[in-house]
Amino acid sequence: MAGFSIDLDHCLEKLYRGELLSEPVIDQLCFKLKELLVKESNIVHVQSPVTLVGDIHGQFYDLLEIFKIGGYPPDTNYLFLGDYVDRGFHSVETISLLIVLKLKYPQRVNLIRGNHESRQITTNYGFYTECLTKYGNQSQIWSIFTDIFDYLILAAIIDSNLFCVHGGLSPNVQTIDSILVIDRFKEIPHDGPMADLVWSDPDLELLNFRISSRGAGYQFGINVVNKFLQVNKFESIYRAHQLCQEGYQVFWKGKVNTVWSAPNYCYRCGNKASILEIFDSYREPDSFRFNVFDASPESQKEFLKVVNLGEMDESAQDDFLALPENKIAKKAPYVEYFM
Ligand SMILES: [Mn+2]
Repeated sequence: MAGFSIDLDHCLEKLYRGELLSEPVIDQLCFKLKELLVKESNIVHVQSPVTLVGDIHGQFYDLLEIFKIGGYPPDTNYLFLGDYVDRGFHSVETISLLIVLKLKYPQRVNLIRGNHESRQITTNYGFYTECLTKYGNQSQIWSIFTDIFDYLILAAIIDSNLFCVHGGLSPNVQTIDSILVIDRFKEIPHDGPMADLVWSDPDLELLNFRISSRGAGYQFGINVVNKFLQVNKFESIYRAHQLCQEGYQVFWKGKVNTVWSAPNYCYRCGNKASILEIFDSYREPDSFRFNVFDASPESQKEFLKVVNLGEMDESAQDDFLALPENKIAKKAPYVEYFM
């Protein structure tokens, strides 16, 4: 390839405005990002202060809200915990922005792989269709993006003390070394340590491991957590992957913590979201803060499109959209299953 000729600042301006980049530009950005990520270890070491972001799932306007609340890179260091795409309407904008931010500020932005950063999952949960809708049927853009997913890191360690991963622990991962030896440059396998890291969940009622009802990964209990923390000399585990009504969940007095960053998930769950601001890696009362937030006004509008518009004729849609926000039911009653 000829020399890298992309103006990252110009890309950032466009993306912050919610505009798409052209396919050739995305192609070049991804080529460049591969060169950067292939040099990163499976586990990246990060220093505090750093802000952790959980699942985003294509809720681009809520990602912009995160930067408004938590500060823009590079003024704030970010560690993203995965699940950037699928479900929401703006997976392309979301992953494009994160790619450019990683290229522009490689030391200050880190991207961990989630279970949705996968060819198989994105084929079924929205990202594939969104790529075709936005770039056309002949487009290779989905392949370009999903090739990048194979290069994302699997975990991060903050100040040698906090372990960060998308899903959780694995019976095949007792030490950090067993993560370092994984060949990560591939599609997420159906089982094994790499699958477990992106798929597993903590379970308060368990002591050890149990096969997960998700169909991949494990549920893990307190004994597993204690052993992992002790053997590797960590204080706690931070992960995402599970919807939390309050935006976060603390397990076992903070030994495991979930950060969830998609408010009103799928534009209908009515949940809060959070980012976790870590000022100092030791769990003193004022060394960290779950910064809780609600859906951005733009996301609320998209929610309105989802709830009822499919069933309305056009004039009814106009009337519906004209209603003041406070007159519209904000919560969907029931959501069947979350991946
Ligand atoms: Mn997930």
